[in-house]
Amino acid sequence: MTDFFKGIPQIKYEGPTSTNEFAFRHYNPDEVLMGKRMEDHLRFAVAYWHSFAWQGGDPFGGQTFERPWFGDTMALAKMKADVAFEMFDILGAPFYCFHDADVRPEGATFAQSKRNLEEIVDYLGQKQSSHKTKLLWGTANMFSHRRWMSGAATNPDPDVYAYAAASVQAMMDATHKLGGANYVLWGGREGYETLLNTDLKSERDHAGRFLQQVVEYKHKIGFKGTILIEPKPQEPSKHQYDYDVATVYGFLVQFGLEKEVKCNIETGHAFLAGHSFEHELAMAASLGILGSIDMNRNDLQSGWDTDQFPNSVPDTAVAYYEVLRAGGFTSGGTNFDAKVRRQSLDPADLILAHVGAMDICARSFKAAAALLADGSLEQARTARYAGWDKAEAKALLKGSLDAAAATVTARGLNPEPRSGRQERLENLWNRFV
Ligand code: XUL
Ligand code: CO
Repeated sequence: MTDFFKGIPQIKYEGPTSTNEFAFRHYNPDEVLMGKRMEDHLRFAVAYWHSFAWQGGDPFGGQTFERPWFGDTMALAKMKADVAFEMFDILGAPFYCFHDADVRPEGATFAQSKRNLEEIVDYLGQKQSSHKTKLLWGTANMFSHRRWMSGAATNPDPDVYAYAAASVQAMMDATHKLGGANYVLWGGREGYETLLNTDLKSERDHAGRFLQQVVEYKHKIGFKGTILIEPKPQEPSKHQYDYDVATVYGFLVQFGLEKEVKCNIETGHAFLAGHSFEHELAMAASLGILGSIDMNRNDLQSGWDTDQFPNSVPDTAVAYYEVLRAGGFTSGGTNFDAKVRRQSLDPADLILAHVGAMDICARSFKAAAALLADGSLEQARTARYAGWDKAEAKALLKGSLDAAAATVTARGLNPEPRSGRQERLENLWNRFV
């Protein structure tokens, strides 16, 4: 036991009227909704990088946090893991997620980095066997170190492609060993800074081949988790190839991977792409590639990907409505890709940020589940498209433009527009949130 969270109790559900800061008001893991425990619906995960590796820097200033595990030794990496699992226990978090670089010190050579990773993975494995928290997903950090500055799989230098392949292989092995439910690829540097020095075709071809190799390796080692691409339009690169869900789908189809790979969709990334979070979720669901979510929010004034904890029930409820409409999570879950602000120095800030976010998600999820159970919204949606159930409508899709034109003449069609009822549906929504 470390004493980092000394004096902080295990967080329990106390109900909406509780005034205890260290309690859940809405997240009751054992409450059954739609035939499933809330914990099993929401599948919350803590992001190792934000809570334990990030030092509090921003573009104008460096480290603000002083954590006893900061430093580059294996002993400190183990202390970090001890504290992480203490936090998972306090929260009752069922899952966590990490990058290779979050958990192990970088070695002088690739082989040393890999040995460090393997040693820590064994340590994390021991922790997992004596705690309830499991791995939602693992990923390789191929964006922080200077070797990745011009990309990983899309780097003009083939040696970097090789290094990226070796890094992903090592992290897929680690994820597999720890029983991870998914493996994520986020390509922060897979894009360009300027088209003046970029061979777009070759970079995208290399990214496609790389992803095929990842899928081939998954099958070779018998990893049963889902491979997930996390779309983001830009930041850090000026343009990233995995711009949004629809772009990723086109990319997957181009490389024959649309049945193999799904998306990990992040709130702030959707916003940067000019979409709402629910748009990205609905798009992924409609394409059959909704995998998992990175839950957070951006500061809408700064325009940056600020990775704040979610704080709005109406916004979060529409997102979970799309997840529920799609049938809920299978291997995916709700990863808090969110960090406390750099002024939030106290250990309690870390805990309470997650407590608040888990409560926001639980309230939102309950609202979404109630609206889905009510059925009015889905009935209205179905009614709007009911014309397509008729035989003559189905014939339109089977036939040609000629046949459609003949129908217009033969039936004397002169369609009368019908209300889209948006405000009425918004009023309906507002009865539930
Ligand atoms: C960056 C981001 C990453 C990925 C994992 O914006 O979201 O933390 O989730 O690499
Ligand atoms: Co993310």
